[in-house]
Amino acid sequence: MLALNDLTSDLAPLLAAIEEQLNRFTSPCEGSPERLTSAIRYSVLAPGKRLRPLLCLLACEAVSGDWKAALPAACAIEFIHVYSLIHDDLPAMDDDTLRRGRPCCHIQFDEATAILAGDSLQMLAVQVICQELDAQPARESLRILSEAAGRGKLVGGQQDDLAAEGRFGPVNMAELTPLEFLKSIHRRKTSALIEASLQLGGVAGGASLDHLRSLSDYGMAIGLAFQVVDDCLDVESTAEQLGKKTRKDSELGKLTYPSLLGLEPSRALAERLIGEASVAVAVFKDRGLRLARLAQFVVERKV
Ligand code: GRG
Repeated sequence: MLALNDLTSDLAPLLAAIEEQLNRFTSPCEGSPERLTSAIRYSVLAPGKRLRPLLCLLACEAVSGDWKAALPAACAIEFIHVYSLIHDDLPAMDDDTLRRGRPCCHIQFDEATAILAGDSLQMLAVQVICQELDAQPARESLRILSEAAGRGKLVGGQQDDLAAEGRFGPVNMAELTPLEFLKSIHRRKTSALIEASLQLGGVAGGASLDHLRSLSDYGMAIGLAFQVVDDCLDVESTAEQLGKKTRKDSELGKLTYPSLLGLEPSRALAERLIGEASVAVAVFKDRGLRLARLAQFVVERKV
């Protein structure tokens, strides 16, 4: 499933370092029951793409020439991402059975354990940052992470995404067009964490304000492109290829880019956004090349 590694084999050392640290930070600890630790490790160490941690490391590399200082923040953002996947799959939310090619956490274990594993991962993200970073970057990183994962971004986007299915009665789009509403959901639900990954990497590398802004521009563009492609893959692929259920969006009558724009125009939009992302990181010259290549992966990915 590590298609990123196939695309750019020079990312192998970064992916290996991410796996090693994810393994280390989720190892058994005093007070954590074995079932809870197992559920956490089952979900975190499952074969995900590690897109967000990679973006974090490559942002650090773009601003400082080295990626290692960003490893704790890279793990923290993956912990928040995995918590959101575990909770999203629960019966009360998306009610899924398959994630990363395996039974979802609540299927493999049970609902209560899945909720608690997600809760633990949120706090593990905070703990790793407090434990591994100096006071000033830790404070800045916690600000970025808590904002991106909070009610105005990730959680609020999820609430509106569920609302868009009509679960809480008539949909209130706050005078937005369906396309604007869709963009607003995805900016919060998907792009915010992707942008935060880049910001965290920038902070770890000691980025200037200008450089943080360039990383944000890149993050916003690929975050949106990632979601557009996600919607396209849901239509184009099989569950075996994606490792999760497909066609769910259309079954639920959800707003998606292909349903609003059509498949080809959605693909063209993703290409345009990737072009914008590459322009945003041109400021880093050679140090930003791997970010530009990763942006290309976002549109070319098959999983
Ligand atoms: C429960 C607060 C809360 C939020 C859930 C993660 C999420 C928000 C929803 C999942 C549904 C979805 C399709 C989201 C959009 C794109 C996305 C986040 C896909 C999963 O990310 P990948 O493809 O996953 O990077 P891997 O497994 O490779 O890490």
